[in-house]
Amino acid sequence: MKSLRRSLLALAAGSLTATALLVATPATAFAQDIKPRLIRFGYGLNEQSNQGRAVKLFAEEVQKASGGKMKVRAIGGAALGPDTQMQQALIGGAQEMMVGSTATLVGITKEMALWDTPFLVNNVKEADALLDGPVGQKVMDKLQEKGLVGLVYWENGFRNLTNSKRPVTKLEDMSGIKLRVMQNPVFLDSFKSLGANAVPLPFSELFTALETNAVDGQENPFNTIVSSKFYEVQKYLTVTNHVYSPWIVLVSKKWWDGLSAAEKKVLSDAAKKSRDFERQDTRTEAAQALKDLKAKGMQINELSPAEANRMREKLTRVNAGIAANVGMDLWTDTQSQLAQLRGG
Ligand code: TF8
Repeated sequence: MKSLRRSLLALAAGSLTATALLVATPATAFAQDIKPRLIRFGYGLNEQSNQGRAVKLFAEEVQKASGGKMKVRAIGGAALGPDTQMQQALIGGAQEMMVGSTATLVGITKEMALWDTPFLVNNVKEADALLDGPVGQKVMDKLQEKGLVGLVYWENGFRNLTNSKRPVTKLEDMSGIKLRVMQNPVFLDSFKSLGANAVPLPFSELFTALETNAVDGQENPFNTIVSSKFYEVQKYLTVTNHVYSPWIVLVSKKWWDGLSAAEKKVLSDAAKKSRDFERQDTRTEAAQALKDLKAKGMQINELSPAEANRMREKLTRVNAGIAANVGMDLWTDTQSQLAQLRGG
């Protein structure tokens, strides 16, 4: 600061006119507005996952855009704790950033349950439009009063069912399967209504629970079944696409409020870049994943249209409850945007 002022004075004393000095001020002010910052960025999957790759890209973008002043320390594998623990650390200001499932946020912001609605969107185009549009923004903004700032949604993806007991080809096959679900009431209800014995567990405990047969099955996008090596402990995969799960990039509001506009812009811009990269990367990987999982020895089946419909009917019974919880305004906004997207 001092030496900068001295060199500016030296310049002014030299050939620079007062006008030139004034013109130079905004750029200097911007540079001074970015301070050395250490950002602890936690996430639950491993470095080799789509989540890990996108956090890495985010870190690189922040480093570049801040001239090396803002450093993101990426901490994967739930080393800072499962999603719910990291959320609390962000709220308290003990950790700066994280990415995790929107589903684990429902206890903090009830509107997040909108994204748990079974079969809400039919494809990723609808998902992107809804998440990046006014509905997604409205839900994201609700986090602020709880001490969190949401920057962007990433793609976790359409979820599919795996288990170690039997191929699930009809509704009745779900009966009695001990199924790990996320710590989220909609998922718990949904899978109970299918007849499964649903058990909420943090993601960080899932592999071991499957390996030790504490649970028989789980549901996640193909990408995660590959990157978390669930194929090593799960024989059967049923393509259900029962819900599209987003991830959300979060910042501690306590910490965010102390940042300059320039620093906030560095983070927001990098977050948008990471979103675009992550969605592309996830989609490319997902397109390849079924082949990979087959090669790893998983037995894969699709549901017949009739059975898919029976499950869909059971699952969408939770919709009325979700609508009531997130609020009718938000629910009808969502439905009308979807109708518009579908040309209705
Ligand atoms: C789950 C989610 C996970 C996320 C991740 C750890 O099954 O799908 O992908 O929570 O951020 O828990």
